[in-house]
Amino acid sequence: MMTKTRYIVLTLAILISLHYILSFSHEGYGRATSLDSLRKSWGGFGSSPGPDGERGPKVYHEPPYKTPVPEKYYLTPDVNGTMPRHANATIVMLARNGDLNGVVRSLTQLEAKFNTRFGYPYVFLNEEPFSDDFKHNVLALTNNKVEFGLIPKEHWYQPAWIDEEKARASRKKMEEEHVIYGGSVPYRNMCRFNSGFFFRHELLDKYRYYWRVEPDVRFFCTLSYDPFLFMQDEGKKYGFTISLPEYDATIPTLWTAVREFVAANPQHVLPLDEGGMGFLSEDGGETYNGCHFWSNFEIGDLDLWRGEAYRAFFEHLDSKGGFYYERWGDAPVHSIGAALFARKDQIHFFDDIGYRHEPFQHCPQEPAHSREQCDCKIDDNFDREGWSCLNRYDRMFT
Ligand SMILES: Nc1nc2c(ncn2[C@@H]2O[C@H](COP(=O)(O)OP(=O)(O)O)[C@@H](O)[C@H]2O)c(=O)[nH]1
Ligand SMILES: [Mg+2]
Repeated sequence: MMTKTRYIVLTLAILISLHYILSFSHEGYGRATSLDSLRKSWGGFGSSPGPDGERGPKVYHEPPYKTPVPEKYYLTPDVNGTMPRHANATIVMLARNGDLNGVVRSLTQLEAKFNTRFGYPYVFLNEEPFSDDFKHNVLALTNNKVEFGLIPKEHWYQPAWIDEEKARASRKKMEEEHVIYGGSVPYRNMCRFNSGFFFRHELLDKYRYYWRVEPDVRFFCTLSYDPFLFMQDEGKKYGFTISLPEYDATIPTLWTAVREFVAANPQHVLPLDEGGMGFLSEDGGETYNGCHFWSNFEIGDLDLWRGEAYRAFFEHLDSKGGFYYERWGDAPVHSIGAALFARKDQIHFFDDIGYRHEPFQHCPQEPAHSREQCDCKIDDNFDREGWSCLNRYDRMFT
């Protein structure tokens, strides 16, 4: 008993010394972990339990994705082609009837590289009914279950309480300034839907995990392990492949709204160094660096979005009207949500999934490149470019 206590005291002493040495020798570390700076900027929270009731900081030596995915997730089907186990998961695609060609391209690859073997069901969503032609062409590509869903009007269209005059003026200004999709209302509907509503669609009610796929994306590599089982068994909540900064012009007041929410709802938010604030901010939450996970690819836990914390967060953001008065994207909104409500080690970088959505791609490096037979040029990889935010993710674990 005595020896055990002595070990604990010794370990604590070493950790505390290490913290102080790092605080003095690494300016960034000191700034990021200074309780004063965290409390000052975020209004006094910092020790509340996380959404899943866990408490206390973990110690990291390297980003979690540096540890290879355990062999137990590399599954082989039995003689009937059935996998020994599945997660409760679905592949989700939001699309218009006119997106059919791109849908076919994405789906053909996903089936060939992953889902013919793994057999996960699909859910397609649209604010208009899918045409027979769309359904026919999709069903021809897979033997897996496919469901086509209609999005309720109140989940999609610009709400009546939005001041249309103000919204129109903002669209005009953004269009003149050549902000991408700056003049588009449908794009704004889409961003708001993905931010706050897709996970409420009745076709998703029965599922826990989802993989978001878009038309016209590419998958370069075989995926021979089950990413859903990995998420489930390893307790991950959000997975990404590419991370980059958002255009400032689309989110002028987003961070102010986020800070308001945090100040008013400290009970919902993880302590900053347990969550992903190190990814989002250079100054302990004072300002937003624009970094976000590129949400055209997501593998996530629907319960992260369904939970009280994220719902309250979305309601707060929505009430500001920024989806229409500005052009808030679902990528920064999801990323900030994940960083506030999931522990940083529950946010996973799928380093071994080769993926392209124009104009960027993630090409896995060795040993994954050979093992998963990736057909991308190994040095054509977004993380080698200055724009990648992966270094902001990595630094949270070192
Ligand atoms: N049903 C529907 N889907 C849309 C609409 N606008 C965009 N999407 C889908 O939303 C996702 C993102 O749209 P996309 O045009 O790819 O935007 P980008 O990736 O930001 O350039 C894709 O899955 C699109 O198919 C729309 O008006 N209706
Ligand atoms: Mg797209």
